[in-house]
Amino acid sequence: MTSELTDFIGLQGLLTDEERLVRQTARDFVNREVIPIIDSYAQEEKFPGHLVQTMGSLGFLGPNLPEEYGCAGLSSVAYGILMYELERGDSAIRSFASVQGSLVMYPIFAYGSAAQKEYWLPKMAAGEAIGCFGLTEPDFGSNPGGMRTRAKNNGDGTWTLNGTKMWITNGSIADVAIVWARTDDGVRGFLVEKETPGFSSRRMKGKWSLRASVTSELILENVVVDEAKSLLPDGKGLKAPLGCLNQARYGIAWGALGAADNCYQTALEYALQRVQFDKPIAAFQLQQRKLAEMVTELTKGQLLVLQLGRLKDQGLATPAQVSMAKMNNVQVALDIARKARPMLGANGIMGEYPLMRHANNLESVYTYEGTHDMHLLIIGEAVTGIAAYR
Ligand code: TGC
Ligand code: FAD
Repeated sequence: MTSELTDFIGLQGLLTDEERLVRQTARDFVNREVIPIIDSYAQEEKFPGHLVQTMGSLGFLGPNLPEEYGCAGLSSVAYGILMYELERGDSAIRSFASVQGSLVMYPIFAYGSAAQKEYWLPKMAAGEAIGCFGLTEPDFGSNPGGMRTRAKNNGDGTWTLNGTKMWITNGSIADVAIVWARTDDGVRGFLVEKETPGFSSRRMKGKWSLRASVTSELILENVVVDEAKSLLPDGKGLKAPLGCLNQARYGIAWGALGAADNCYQTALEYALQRVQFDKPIAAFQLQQRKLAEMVTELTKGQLLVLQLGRLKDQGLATPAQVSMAKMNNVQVALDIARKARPMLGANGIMGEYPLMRHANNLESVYTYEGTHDMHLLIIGEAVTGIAAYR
């Protein structure tokens, strides 16, 4: 396994010392703790839960949130490069970290009360509590504004929630779910702890993608929650959950390239070693073309997210720019994984090599956090001023 990032154009020279240190720490973690075990966990459809506390102790959970909550206070670029390295191991590991950091800790930080932040953020940063984010429903995926999950204000300091959420990462291992529900006052977010009566989860087995990630259905049947503990006071309307998606989509735009990097390096090393017709297959023009196209697209994707990260750190990144990066980089990663797989011939289908695992994982990444189509339409709206998705 090559020990360095694919860096054709001097990306590392554009990183700060802190960003390089984060990258190396994450890379060492992935080489030591993820790569040796991930194939068997994925084959057995198991999540490597034993890594959660280590990830917490290394500062990988909510890493761009402030230190006062036990987080690392990193730049957006450092956060992105961390996602890149985690997804080089497996999209399931990056998914876990994305959901915990961007979809659970971030909304608690951005929309929660002081007491909610003090209670949840340090535990979540340490990996001592796990969260999940329930927006999608069986009948409302790309169009979450149609959600049917309902929260009723009982007028006595409690709310009652009813509904079903589907495809929820970390759902059945979570200590707390952020459930987005329709109220008389628009969409609101609620923290629902796993033991709350009427709340249950069911793991969705049988995926051919993200097999090392837990995906679940959440069921809420007359779940009564305390307003002070549960309702996120400052997140009002659909823009509240959509605002969290900007954070997570940004991380995915970096992360997908990590999977692509792993596929590219695997194909390159194999092509240099595998001899057919008395030459390494890397000596044949057809194989070189694939490698040259892969490294070119990977490099363009790296520059896109680096610029986006710098904009984000200045508070200037727009949702449509995030959509462009998520859409482009996931497509690039999927193309690289698909191009790399046949370069290994029959070996390319084996779990000993990461290619089919990454390619299959990236099918989910292509769909979640806004499908490729939805991001095209968000960009289309940004450039024309016309929303073509409704
Ligand atoms: P629309 O009327 O356009 O917007 C409603 C309000 O929200 C604002 N807004 C945003 N705010 C912040 N960030 C964004 N990205 C935003 N997009 C829209 C908008 O300005 C408006 O604000 P206001 O003040 O006027 O109320 O809403 P719409 O219903 O027409 O839908 C817009 C659309 C289609 C872009 C949106 O619904 C969408 O993005 N759909 C895709 C759904 C999606 O991405 N779901 C992801 C679920 S979570 C997940 O997949 C986790 S995977 C986890 C893992 O394992 O990594
Ligand atoms: P649909 O919205 O039904 O779309 C089906 C097809 O129609 C897609 O190709 C789509 O692009 C296309 N389409 C839809 N609308 C339009 C339009 N207006 N114009 C053109 N084409 C359109 N959700 C969460 O809330 N939390 C999670 O943690 C989470 N984790 C996930 C984990 C995995 C492994 C997966 C696969 C999904 C997860 N999701 C999660 C759900 C994910 O966000 C949705 O699957 C996604 O938003 C798409 O919704 P859908 O599957 O219902 O597809």
